[in-house]
Amino acid sequence: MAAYTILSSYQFQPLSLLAPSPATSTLGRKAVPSLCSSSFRGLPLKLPRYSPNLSVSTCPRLFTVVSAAKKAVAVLKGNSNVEGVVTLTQEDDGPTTVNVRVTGLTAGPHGFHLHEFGDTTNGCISTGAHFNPNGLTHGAPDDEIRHAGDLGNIIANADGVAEAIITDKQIPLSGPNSVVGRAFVVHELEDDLGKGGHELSLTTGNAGGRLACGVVGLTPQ
Ligand SMILES: [Cu+2]
Ligand SMILES: [Zn+2]
Repeated sequence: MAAYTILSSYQFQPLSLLAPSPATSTLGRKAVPSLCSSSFRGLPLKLPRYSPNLSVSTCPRLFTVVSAAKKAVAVLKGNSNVEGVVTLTQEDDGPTTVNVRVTGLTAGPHGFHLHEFGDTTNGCISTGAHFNPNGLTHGAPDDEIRHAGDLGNIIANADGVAEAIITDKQIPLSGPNSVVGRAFVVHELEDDLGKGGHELSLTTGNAGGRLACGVVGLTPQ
């Protein structure tokens, strides 16, 4: 949020450059704290040399932008006909709402997770394991013991289309556990939510192969 605030403030600064008054300039110079002069050290080089009031306009007005919803998107693709789009929205520090639409599936449930890495160098395999910042075992979205990335199953209809709206508190779009830069994966099989008794139940939910995946990236507010 801080980075966004600074950038937003900066974007509006050129307006004040158009007609800076000498009086503002004098006041501004006195008021500029060390933060201002160090934050945008490179900026004056891009501006006209004849402007005498640069120090006023290069000081970002911090904390002036009211926080807004954070939004992100992931476009899912793989080696099959399965593809989809996942959008994520988070208001302040509230839960993240995930809107899912995946097509090309076989009818029925398919495991749907956030995996640790946004690396698709080697296809969906290189997205790693389920995002698991707390070091827990695999579970259902409602379980206390679960991976943060455990979002359960999405269910495809007879046309192979799965649509879902998921609300979850463990997949924020900012902070230390941010999922931006990680990847969604949709699986071949149903996620048994850790309760299938299979040797993979407590790590992957025994959800089988990875049909499609997509890296979460921020989108405009
Ligand atoms: Cu998965
Ligand atoms: Zn898991």
